[in-house]
Amino acid sequence: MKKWIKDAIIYEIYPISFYDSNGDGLGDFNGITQKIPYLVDLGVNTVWINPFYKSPFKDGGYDVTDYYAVDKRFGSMQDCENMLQAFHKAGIRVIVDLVVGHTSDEHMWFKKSKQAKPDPKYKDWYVWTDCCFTPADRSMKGMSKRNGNYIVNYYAFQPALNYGFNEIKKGEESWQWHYTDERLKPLRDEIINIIRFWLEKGVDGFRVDLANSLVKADKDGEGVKWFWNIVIGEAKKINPDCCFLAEWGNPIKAAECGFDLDYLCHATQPYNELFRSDKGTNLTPWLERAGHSYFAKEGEGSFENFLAYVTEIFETSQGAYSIPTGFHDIIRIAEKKDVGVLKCIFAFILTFKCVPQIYYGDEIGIKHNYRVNKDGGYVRTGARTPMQWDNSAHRGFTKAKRAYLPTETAKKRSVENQKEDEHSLCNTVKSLIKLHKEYPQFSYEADLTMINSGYPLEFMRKANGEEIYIAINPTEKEWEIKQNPQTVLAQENVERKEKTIKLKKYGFIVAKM
Ligand SMILES: [Ca+2]
Repeated sequence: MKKWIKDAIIYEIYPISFYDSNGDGLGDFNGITQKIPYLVDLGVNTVWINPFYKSPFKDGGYDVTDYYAVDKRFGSMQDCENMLQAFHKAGIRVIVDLVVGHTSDEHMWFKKSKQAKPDPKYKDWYVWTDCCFTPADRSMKGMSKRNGNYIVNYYAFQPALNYGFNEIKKGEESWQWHYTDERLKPLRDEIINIIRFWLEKGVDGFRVDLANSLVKADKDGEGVKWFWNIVIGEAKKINPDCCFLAEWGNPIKAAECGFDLDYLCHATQPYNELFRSDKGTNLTPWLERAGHSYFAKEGEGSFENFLAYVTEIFETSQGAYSIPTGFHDIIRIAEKKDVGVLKCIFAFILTFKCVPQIYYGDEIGIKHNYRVNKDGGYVRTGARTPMQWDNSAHRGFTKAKRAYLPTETAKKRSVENQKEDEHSLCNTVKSLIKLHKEYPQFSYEADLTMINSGYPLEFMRKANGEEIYIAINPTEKEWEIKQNPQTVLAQENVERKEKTIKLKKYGFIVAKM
């Protein structure tokens, strides 16, 4: 079966910040539903919606207390189902988050597991040492009446669910169980139930949080491979068309585990070298260690590591990968970049051999807001501020006096302001998406031939014997190229002379040969 996700143009929605339909200051399901016409007009065909399950939101909903319920801040289950139906009616597929590496410490399972006399059903659903004086990495001590410490994945309130260990420490066999241990099966069955529940509600796929780290001490990844092949295999028995998107940053490994797609993230250094190696563009200075991004006006970055990375995927793996403009865990892409560079980035992800992934608001160039911290986001909260629809208060996100999160401050950035200007970022993205869908040369499966991986970037995409030439200059320098393509499909900041193309500052061209 052909995987639809390989032809997806994914748009990520952070639901608290997309659109508030009832004036309480918080984005909600009905708000998303009301904005579907905007997404249809933009041209995306798949959305990924961040967690909306019942949660205390100490980590943006990545701390679930009930996988079978929606949080009331977003509306009712009926509202959620209406949203899913409306997306499908509009021809847009929906991916939802599967956050099963850990639960919130307020989840009923954990409450029953941490009792002095644990409920037998949930006793082993978390990773507990058998005595509170047993040393263990990343473990919380003295937090419960149960005699033991529990392992956490991230924050203190995120106890790891128990999927077993790959390498078991000598002397710790009583609590470090092998990942194939039959005693772990009830939890695995529960995860399959959660997947079944949401597939029956109509979702088309799952973005899997912490996909690579469920099994502990799993250096070679054999544990997660075993686990996901079972779980994804079961999901595909329920709906053969459903797809799984990994949060991993290793598409080759992810494909071996059964994932259909893996997105590059700040754990992927070749991705950082494309967009996020200049000071102030990534989450930590360490991630910016390359010093220069390839897509930056100075033109001092390198495309080579990224090219080697994806070439290995193309040559050795059935796996596919997507390139996100941004996501909820990282600094906004527009930070430290001119609109011209942003247009080049969109021209790249919408023509290169990849699945393009757009973070809401990046299509209008929303900047990072460093002054906010909510729901355990810390600096990440700055990338989660409301979508900017028009020029009214709160940029049209809410009619409430106070929005849950403030918008970014620039007055001029809104969908409305960019609508009339055909050269606006939003309209450029829209026309590139249209092109992407119109020509089979831009599908993931079409051939890629690199012409120049220095500056400017030049490559060819080929399908059905027809070639399309792409050249992108993400720098402020000028370049002259000896190429004479026949029909221009898109261009910006380009001067054509006889048999040559001059790519001016931030120039790009997409043309038939
Ligand atoms: Ca609301």
